Amino acid sequence: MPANAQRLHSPVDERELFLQDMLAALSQRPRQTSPKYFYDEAGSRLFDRICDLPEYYPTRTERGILEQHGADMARALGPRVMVVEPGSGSSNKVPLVLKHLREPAAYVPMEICLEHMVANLAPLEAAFPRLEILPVAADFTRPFSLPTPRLRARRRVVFFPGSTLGNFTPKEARELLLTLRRVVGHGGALLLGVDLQKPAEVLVPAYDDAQGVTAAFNLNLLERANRELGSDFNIANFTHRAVWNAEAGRIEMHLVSRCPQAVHLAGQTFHFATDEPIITEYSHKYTHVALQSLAAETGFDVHRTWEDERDWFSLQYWVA
Ligand code: AVI
Repeated sequence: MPANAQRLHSPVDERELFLQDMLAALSQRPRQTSPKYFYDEAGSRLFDRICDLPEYYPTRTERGILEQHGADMARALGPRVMVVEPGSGSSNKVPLVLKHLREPAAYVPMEICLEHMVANLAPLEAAFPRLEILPVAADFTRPFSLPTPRLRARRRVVFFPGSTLGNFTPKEARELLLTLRRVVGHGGALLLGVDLQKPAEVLVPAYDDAQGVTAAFNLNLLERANRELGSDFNIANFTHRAVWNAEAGRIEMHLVSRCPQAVHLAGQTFHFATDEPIITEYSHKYTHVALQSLAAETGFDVHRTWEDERDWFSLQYWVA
């Protein structure tokens, strides 16, 4: 672990939490797991492959907006900002803004998987040799504190691209935004990337691609549970499904039991009927109106937004 990296939660905690969350998830109806458990090393690699799939438009579309308007966004953020990126993954979007920022004070990537995060920081360090990078290994949905940069920051900015916000329930999204509002403080800001509503014919294939990468990503959750928790999910007995829930405005990913079966975890037995799902992810798609209200409810003002020409994805600049 690099000298300037901080690990806020110990790996032992993480395993215990995963176990407790899985037991709770399998005990409720409908069964529902948290999407944060997708991202072990194998899951993070599969997610990187999803981002390059022809059907998965969000990454490409957001990148296009950042490439086209990154300079404009950096002007809005101003000089000497400390940029915090929760769920930074491969940190491959932030350079599109960083390269236009005047004297950025520091970049703070945050990820649960320290190894994946640190392994991906080399290109950023090479591209921005004078930038202080302060990695934090933490689950940003739990309380966290930020490191102090060498340069005094004028303002804290949370960069939260990729429509990760969409993976939270509306209540969780509000709670997270309230936390981020506290983290940036008065006058701080949020640069948020969100996926917008569009026809189901575009949405469903984005979550059920022809090559089966998203299916592998979804099923990896069960493989991970077998590897780390000693459960005995028979992967071949579950199938990936993506559904558009129009009423709730979200894609749902499910793992559906192909047959009647029993699964064992930590001495407990869980019975599945044929077609019974485990809901593994929500991916909410927003409207401009819903985003305005969400900002107002969580203490932010929407100052600017940038979209692609199809209005499929939006970068939102919210000021606290
Ligand atoms: C990380 N998150 C925004 C992705 C999404 O689109 O909801 C996760 C994902 N799940 C399936 N494909 C991608």
